[in-house]
Amino acid sequence: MDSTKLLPPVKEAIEKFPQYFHEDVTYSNPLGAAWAPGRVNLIGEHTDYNGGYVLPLAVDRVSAFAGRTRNDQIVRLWSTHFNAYAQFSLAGLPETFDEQREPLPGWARYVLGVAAELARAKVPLKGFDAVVTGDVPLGGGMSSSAALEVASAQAYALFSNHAFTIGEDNATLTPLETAALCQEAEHKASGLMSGILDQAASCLGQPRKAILLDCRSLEYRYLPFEDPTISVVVIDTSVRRELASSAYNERRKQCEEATQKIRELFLQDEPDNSEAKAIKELRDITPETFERYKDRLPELLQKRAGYVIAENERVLQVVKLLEAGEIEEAGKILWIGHAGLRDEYEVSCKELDVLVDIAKDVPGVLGARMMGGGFGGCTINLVRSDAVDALSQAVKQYYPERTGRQASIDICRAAAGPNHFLFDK
Ligand code: GAF
Repeated sequence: MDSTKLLPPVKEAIEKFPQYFHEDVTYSNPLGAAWAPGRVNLIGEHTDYNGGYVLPLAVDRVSAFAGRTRNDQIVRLWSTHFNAYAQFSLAGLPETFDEQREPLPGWARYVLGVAAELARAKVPLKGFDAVVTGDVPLGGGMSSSAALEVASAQAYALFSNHAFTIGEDNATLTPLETAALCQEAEHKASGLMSGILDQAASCLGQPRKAILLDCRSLEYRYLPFEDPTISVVVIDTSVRRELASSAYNERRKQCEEATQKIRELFLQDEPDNSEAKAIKELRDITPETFERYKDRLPELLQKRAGYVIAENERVLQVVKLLEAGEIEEAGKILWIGHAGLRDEYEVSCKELDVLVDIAKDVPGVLGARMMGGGFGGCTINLVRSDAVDALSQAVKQYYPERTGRQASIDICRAAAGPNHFLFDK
């Protein structure tokens, strides 16, 4: 790879390294950089931890590290975003992970969490100094934490001088093993009991491709996503909610309760029914079975399960429509998905709803919905490329007057997964 073609956050990290790390350390390799992308999700929200389908694209926004390997077990990091140093030791991991996490800032806990999972997987780790940068909006629903985790895994591989590798062929860890390990790090470092959507999207990204992933079997296939007349527009509400992760974990529990309840009711009716016996997650409940039992569920569980079961079907519908070139019809399904997230799953917020409403009135917007965990963050909009300016104008005009906030608008392209670069000297 040619260093002039590196992405802006990677270049920034490389340029800043000598500024923040001086010659008080003996380094054992030349300067290197490692990075991983954030993602958007076309459809399939809150389906991943229910064993369902998702349809993300990795995007051209990354989390990046640039640094050098040390001769000891210390990791020192400088975050350009937080303007802060953090330091920890790799000695004794994974057992020491819990004790060590407390004094570290949140962003560094993800980096340590990934080291703990790599240590659990018995790969050799080395200390390093690095500058951490990125342009995935933090906490904005585009998986900034997964990008940081996957970039961390990539950085550990690079700074171990490739004592272990990540990749498809003969590598120590496959992309999906890496995703699973990063998901585990997310659970332990942040307490968010996320599914695998974000980490898998980051690990599997390819330019001009969407990824259809079955979150149970972890089988996936790529769909071409390269029509230049269609743009993926991400609009950030600027809302961030601290309590979003407890609400997320609560939704997850409600899904488990609904699954359990439907299974019980089904088995009471038909003790030998193999479909009933096989129910383990909401993914296993067909729309027909749900229709049959939904009225016997408490109202809250009925809404939660109803949303997930329908959303899973929506992913497959969107895939069919995209494959048939029917992008307008696919877009319509995004509006329906948003209504479900707002009214049944109840993870939207006023600002997300306002953005979706504004988009609805702009000709050329084919579909829009909130994206990610919810309670803030951003919307994803499928837009005819010649209508992007009109959408941007409408958001600038109406969003501040209806919410008292400013929104930022970005066009994203499907991009490659994690990668690294090593200077010759
Ligand atoms: C967050 C989680 F991290 C993902 O696993 C997924 O559940 C998503 O919310 C909702 O689809 O990004």
